Amino acid sequence: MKTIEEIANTRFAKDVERGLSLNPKRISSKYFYDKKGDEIFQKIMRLDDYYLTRAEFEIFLNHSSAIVDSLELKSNQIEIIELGAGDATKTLLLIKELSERGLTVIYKPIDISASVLQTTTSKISKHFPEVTVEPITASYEDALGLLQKIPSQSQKLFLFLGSNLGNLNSEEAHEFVLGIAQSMAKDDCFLIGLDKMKNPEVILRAYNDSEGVTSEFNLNLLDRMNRELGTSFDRSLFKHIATYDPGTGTAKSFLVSKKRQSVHLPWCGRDIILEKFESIHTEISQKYNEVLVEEIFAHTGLKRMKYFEDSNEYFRDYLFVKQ
Ligand code: AVJ
Repeated sequence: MKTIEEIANTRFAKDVERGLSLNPKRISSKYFYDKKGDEIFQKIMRLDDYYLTRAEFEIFLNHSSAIVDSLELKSNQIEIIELGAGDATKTLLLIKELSERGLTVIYKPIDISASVLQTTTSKISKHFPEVTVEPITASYEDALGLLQKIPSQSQKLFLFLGSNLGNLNSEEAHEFVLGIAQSMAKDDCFLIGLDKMKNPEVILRAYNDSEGVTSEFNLNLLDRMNRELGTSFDRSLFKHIATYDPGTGTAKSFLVSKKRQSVHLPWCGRDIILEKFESIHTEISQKYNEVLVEEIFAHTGLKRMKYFEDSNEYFRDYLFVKQ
């Protein structure tokens, strides 16, 4: 356990204090992913209601060969850099295709979780001993800085799957894509998985599943603050609420206070009041259409080549090439 001074100096404590002082209140979804949060997210990915992971897996299962063809590889060597690699289940299908074609593959998975990376690295090495795996433990933000420093002669494929971009608003998303584009050399490729706008009921079910796992995921943020910051949030006094605006394509998650309550933040000595039905905004999960994709990738120097879609037409992986 950290001392109160150590807690006060963490990014987490500073972000929580600031976020709970705003109106409306908010805390970044990046704080969902502690050990418990990682476990709950693994469960989410297997839910019937959470279609995203299955849809993108189907794309890789059916179109890995077409994806590799579209890369228009200039040599027999390729370097894959994956942001937020996680368990790399989908990437494994792509690596299989590349490897079967006799190409030399260097795989650099980047993830915030060292333990997840360890598992992923052993899994790849076991299935494909011929592939060089160089894991990098870092957050997305730090990863972008690191990417500039990775020297390489071979053509690169950047991967950002799972509609992870959706956690950023469109301005942040544009900045993020710009950062990736700046780390790319001419002919390098970028494959990005984006969830589509679709029947709002399908989307709402994905973020408010019938088994209550997404609610657990959201409420774990309160437990995490209690564990790491010494707060005493009572999770039974909050309700998980998911919304979707079919006009903008923005899904949002909130923790709504069931009654007027006060929460003490020990590291700064402040008491935060939550009125009855006041919310803490915890996540955005943006859904995309062509117009939005064009907007985000405009003026990045990336040229859109192709997209690959699942049979339900729920999800797309877009391929871009640096010019
Ligand atoms: C990992 C950001 C893609 O927004 O769909 C799943 C996280 N949140 N259920 C998403 C999440 C609630 C997920 N991403």
